[in-house]
Amino acid sequence: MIRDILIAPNPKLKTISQPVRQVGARERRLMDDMTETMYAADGIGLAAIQIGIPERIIVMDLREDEARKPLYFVNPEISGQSAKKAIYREGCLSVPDIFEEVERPAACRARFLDYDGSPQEIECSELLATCLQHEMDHLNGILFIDHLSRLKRDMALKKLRKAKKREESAPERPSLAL
Ligand code: GNR
Ligand code: NI
Repeated sequence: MIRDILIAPNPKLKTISQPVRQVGARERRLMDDMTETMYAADGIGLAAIQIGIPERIIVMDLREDEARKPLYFVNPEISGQSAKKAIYREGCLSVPDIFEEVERPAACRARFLDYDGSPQEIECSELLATCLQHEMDHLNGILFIDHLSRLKRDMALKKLRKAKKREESAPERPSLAL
């Protein structure tokens, strides 16, 4: 099921998500909804809090080819980060139409549980490292705009509030198919 994605400055996005106690049928259903929502929104990653569920679950698919290869991360923990940094122009499904450069460790290692609840470890670099760190920030209530200078963040928030106002005064209505 495709779920609605929360848009900043929705205060729920600041929630610190809770660890998952066990990976069962309910959690797998949630992960399925998350991948469906991510693909429908054309994103490369999604954290559960972005659909309003404060649990430490992430799905990702960098979409390097046609075939869908979703990655699932439950209770991820960073177990190592490179001193070397990398800069990527980031976007976020919860921060629509805003793209800014963010500096993060260029590579990282993480431990997590997979779709079956089995413990795994992954070493990431490049876009995978950036995306995983962006998603793990969501689990701690942090958005990529929180990494920007105060000026750039305020400009982004102003743009978001403006877009919300525009939406409220002229809401999109489903057109009648006659
Ligand atoms: O779809 C997404 N693209 C993206 C591009 C650069 C850095 C991070 C991302 S993640 C984002 C999807 C999203 O908002 N995940 O939380
Ligand atoms: Ni995001």
